[in-house]
Amino acid sequence: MNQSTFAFPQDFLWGSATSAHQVEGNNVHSDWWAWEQAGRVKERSGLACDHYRRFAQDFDLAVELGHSAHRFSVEWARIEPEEGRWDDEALAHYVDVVRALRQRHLEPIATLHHFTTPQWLLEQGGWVNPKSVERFARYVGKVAAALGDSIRYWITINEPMVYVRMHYIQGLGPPGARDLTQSIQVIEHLIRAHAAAYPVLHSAPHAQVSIAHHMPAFRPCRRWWPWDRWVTSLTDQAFNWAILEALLEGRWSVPGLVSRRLPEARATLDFFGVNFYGRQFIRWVPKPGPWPAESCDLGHHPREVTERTSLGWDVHPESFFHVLSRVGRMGKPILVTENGAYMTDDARRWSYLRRHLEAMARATQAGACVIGYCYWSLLDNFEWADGYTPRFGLIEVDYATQRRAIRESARRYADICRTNRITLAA
Ligand code: IFM
Repeated sequence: MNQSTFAFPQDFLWGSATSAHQVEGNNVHSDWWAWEQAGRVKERSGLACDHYRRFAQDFDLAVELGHSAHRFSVEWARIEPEEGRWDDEALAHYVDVVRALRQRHLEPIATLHHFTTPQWLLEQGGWVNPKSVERFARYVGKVAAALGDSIRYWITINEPMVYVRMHYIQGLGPPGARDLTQSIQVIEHLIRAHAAAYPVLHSAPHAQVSIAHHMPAFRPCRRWWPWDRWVTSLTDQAFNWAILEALLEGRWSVPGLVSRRLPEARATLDFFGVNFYGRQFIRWVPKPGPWPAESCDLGHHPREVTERTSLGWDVHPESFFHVLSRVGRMGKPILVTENGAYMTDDARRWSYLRRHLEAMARATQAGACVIGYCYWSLLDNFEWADGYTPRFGLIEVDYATQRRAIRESARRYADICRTNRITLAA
């Protein structure tokens, strides 16, 4: 087979991602903690990976693996455990985290909201409450004052559309709602919160700001069924594109559902943070519910799904190429803020990772300006409603002893990080 070597651009950022609640442990003032204590999930996060205390050793491992960047999240519920009470020690902790990254030449990529919200805000209605916008901006101001000089890449909100789907449509996270009206309010407030944070973060001249946008390739379960095709294109617009249009053009629109001018959100993306996992197959459901579509369950996966992760998710690197190419045509740099898989067999994890890196290389060859890649995740971690069963980590964590073990896939990924090159089949 003919092969060629593709060299990624100089200064390409290679690394991995984590989020506070999933790795730090004891995030006691967050809504997710309260949700877990109330028995709403099968497993509680507890000490997680104890990363709050072990971050320096974990960053040493990232260096050993050839990384040059690390995406992490700052936990709002730690910084502001009660409304208006700011915890200086928690802020100082994140100053230490960023210093530890810089000392190791790991470019910090900081996320400000990754699925968890302070419990006090949830008690005030959470993101349904319009005051959430100003509360978020105030928190961002505190973080920017402490960290702004040392952070270039900011992610305001992680996966806003997944957040809304999981917490306000499917009821799988706090507040456990299943309500389309609330979902629309929450999306608007997340857009406004991002817009309010944008100038605050830009008080540091070098700041580059985005969201981490989960962009599945949506496909109809039954291609021959017009209602499935219709609901797929509606979901694609609502989930993937409407929010990007709002943050680029200041107009948020989903046909038949919402059309709103949000001028303050115009031109508030400096780059695109893209999270990609695979295709999602959906079908129209006639029963009343918050959204007229649902995922096909495993029994209904169409024939074109030939490969799945150990969570049953579709594996389709070609769709990663298409998503990157399409976003690339929108004219801004792309930072891949997440991509990864839970595979019980680590060789399959490496196969997934290698083929997605190849797809990214091809998208770059075809003109997309991709500036970095963060594998999800550095460590095995707490996977929300799925608890500790799924293991996405480059590094295996023994939760009983907190022992870390580097997986073979991580070593292979390290070769690509170090050489900045990948071999492509012609
Ligand atoms: O673990 C999550 C993360 O919190 C957000 N993006 C997807 C990951 C895997 O499900």
